[in-house]
Amino acid sequence: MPLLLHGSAASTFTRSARLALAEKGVPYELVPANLRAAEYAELHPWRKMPVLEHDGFRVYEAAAVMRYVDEAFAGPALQPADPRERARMTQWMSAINDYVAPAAVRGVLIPRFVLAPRGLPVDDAKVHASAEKAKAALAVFDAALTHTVWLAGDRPTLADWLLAPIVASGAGLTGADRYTDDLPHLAAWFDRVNQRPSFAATRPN
Ligand SMILES: N[C@@H](CCC(=O)N[C@@H](CS)C(=O)NCC(=O)O)C(=O)O
Repeated sequence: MPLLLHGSAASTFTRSARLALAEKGVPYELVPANLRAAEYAELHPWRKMPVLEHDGFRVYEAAAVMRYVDEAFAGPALQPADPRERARMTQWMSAINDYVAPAAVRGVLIPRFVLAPRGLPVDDAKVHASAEKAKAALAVFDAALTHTVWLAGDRPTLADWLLAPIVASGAGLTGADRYTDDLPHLAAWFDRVNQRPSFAATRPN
């Protein structure tokens, strides 16, 4: 049975899982996630994406999916062996999930790119406040990237692949929604991200 990733090409967390698969060189099938279908709750009790299925094993939550991909398959290591670098990677992944994603993904990207196109109401002031929060969180990453090329050292790790889609999707925003402006070290890091074939291979249409 092929490896299945339930998700959507436009979803930042799905793209993070796809980046791990692409960096690892693991073939997979992207299955459109129908979050509202009754049976989707069996795949993910909180009805989110991505979900990975491999030979009867299922795992959800992007960070867990990415770790599984790195550890279950041959290919280049996506997590550092050095305990301090690995701790740094885990620190950044936790910070992305707790401080960046709630503001950037749920606070800005979903209202602007999911709710508004469906004609659902969007509170501009709330979106702008979320963008400011996201930018403040990303400023911490920007400062860290004055000292390192990638978030956890001199090679890209899962932390980079968790963050990159959130930064990429931010490029489509305008005005006070933008959370990636004036962060030069993050911009230089994103230039490096953009040069990876995995990033081109997972770019949403
Ligand atoms: N904590 C989850 C978050 C996943 C998540 O929020 N995915 C978004 C897409 S980027 C989603 O499924 N949104 C649909 C919804 O909230 O209804 C993870 O790390 O996988």
